[in-house]
Amino acid sequence: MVVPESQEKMYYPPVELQRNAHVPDFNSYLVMYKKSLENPEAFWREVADEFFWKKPATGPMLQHNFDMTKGNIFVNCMEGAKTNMCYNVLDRHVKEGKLGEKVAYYWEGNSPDHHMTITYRQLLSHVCRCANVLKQMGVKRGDRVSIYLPMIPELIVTMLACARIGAVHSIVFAGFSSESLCERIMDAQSSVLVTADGVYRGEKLINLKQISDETPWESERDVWWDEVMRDSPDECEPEWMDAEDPLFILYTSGSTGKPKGVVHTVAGYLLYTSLTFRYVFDHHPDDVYWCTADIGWITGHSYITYGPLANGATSVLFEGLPVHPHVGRFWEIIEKYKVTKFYTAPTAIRLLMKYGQEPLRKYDLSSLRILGTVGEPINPEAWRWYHEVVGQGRCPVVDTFWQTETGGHVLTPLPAATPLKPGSATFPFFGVEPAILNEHGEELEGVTEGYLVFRKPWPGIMRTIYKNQELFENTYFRKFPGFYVTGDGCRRDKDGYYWITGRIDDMLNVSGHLMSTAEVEAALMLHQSVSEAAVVSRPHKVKGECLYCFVTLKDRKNSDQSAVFIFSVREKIGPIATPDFIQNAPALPKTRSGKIMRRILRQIARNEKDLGDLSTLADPKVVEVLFNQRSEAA
Ligand code: 6R9
Repeated sequence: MVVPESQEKMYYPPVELQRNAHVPDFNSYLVMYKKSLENPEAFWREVADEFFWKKPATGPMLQHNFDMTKGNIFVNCMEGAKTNMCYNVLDRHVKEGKLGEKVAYYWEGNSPDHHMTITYRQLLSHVCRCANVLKQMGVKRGDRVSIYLPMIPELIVTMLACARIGAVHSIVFAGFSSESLCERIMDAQSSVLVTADGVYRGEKLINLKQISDETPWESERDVWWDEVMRDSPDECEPEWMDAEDPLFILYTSGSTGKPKGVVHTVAGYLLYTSLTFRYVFDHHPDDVYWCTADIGWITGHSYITYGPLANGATSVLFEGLPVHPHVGRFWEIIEKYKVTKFYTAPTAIRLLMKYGQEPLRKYDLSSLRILGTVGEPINPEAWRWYHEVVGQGRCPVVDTFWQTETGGHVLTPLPAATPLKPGSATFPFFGVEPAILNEHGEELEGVTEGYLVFRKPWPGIMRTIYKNQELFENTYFRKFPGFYVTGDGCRRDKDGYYWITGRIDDMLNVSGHLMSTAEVEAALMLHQSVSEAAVVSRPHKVKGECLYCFVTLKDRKNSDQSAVFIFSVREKIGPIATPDFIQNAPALPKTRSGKIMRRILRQIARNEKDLGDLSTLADPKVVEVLFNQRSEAA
């Protein structure tokens, strides 16, 4: 495997953090974990107790069937209970918790000159007005509302307004094309679209309204936010929802290319995002928390809006980019708001690493206590840089593995409890029971590698695919009856740590050796001149499959170093992992959330020209460039 176990350095939780932590040491984690599995009823009941229930549950905390051979797949949390998400994340704090004047969000615009502060009381008032506007427009409980907004407070106001009146929000990331937006509106059959006229991302103006609607303003149909909000009353009785009513739909890409509408429900999602936020970021009332994700993705839903608000937290809400107007923007914001907990993606870390330590030195990062990552496996190089340079060796890095479908973190360290190994998402969160299976569905014990699955639900797991229960069951439950299948590969080491090896379709078999593209990528990334690497498989007459590597250099002017890279991968992993092709790539094709699209790279490697719809790519032009250069490599 990538790192011989003997060379692994463990990172232990800092004592200062342990003193006051919710889960202060590894033994406490084990005790609580055991309780969560042995007595989920008591465990989740206790979590539910702090929230407001208009009517208590009549059924158990969790019921489920994960076995297709025994009937329909379902998960049910707190049957009979009635509540309201918005009430729990706003009114409860303002009315019961006396947090009205506490800052909910420090909003920081694309330009450093634009910023504002929003308290819990102000947020509640805006949300009620927006809820009344939606009602006025005829939106009723159960109706879908599509939201196509940038990272501005109105986005959070609109999503909570939907939650307040029982409408189901469907947020579409504001970087998606009109075609993608259209597809999602049609699938959800939304009656209202909330958008903005435009937004600056860095220097670039994006005309959201034009994208939403090629025709100009239609006075019969369209209304201005400011006008309708101004005239709207700021009190609105929440709609008391059933525990299992849908809260939102969020589309995630499917393997066939057609997006799937993942459905999350009210009570379970509230319990799970709230608890994971509290424990994984060891939240305390004086924290300033910042998650750099966009609310258009699940990370933003769970860990910018619902999880933090459920805890009465103060968060930074950032509209801009990490490198605008300068490459130290993140560090500047951390200093400005004295951020204590910082959560970002490996792709952002790798981007910022390229600029070295200089941009960080200008800012005071001493407020930081805990760092987090999400979205992809993080290569140990990037992990160490994050830990040493950003966190100054003082802050645990919580590498949180989860999915749109899981609703919240499922494999993750707890910062004061878990000894860390760079690149490992470590252990399961409370209530989560992972297993590793082989191709035949047999459970593998001890040190092993295979398919990552979960045996039981936790409250925040998805309930269905919108209007497509059959696709839901086939995608996640058909392959291994009795388990939720993540689609990710996973390794368990001698200490029981879980290591995500990437999507199963990113596994490859070279001369009978199963390996993950992620481990070859990590080996390439070790080379100091490499800024990013993506590895895919290509059919090979002798080996079955072989490795085709796309490498982006830190300095593009550097000469061809293919031989050096091949040598370093051989050295790091072994001769079985010798790459057959290295292509110098000026950039890699990525989704708008920053995930490398390996499907497309695979097609480039195989010279398959028919790539289908590229509209989910952040920059589709990259693909053409890679095809044109290809002949040099292959
Ligand atoms: C939250 C989110 C889910 C897929 C998931 C996996 C990858 C996410 C990861 C990770 C390794 C981590 N992934 N976190 N891989 N380590 N810490 O990203 O949701 O957009 O649905 O993506 O992302 O492959 O299956 P989503």
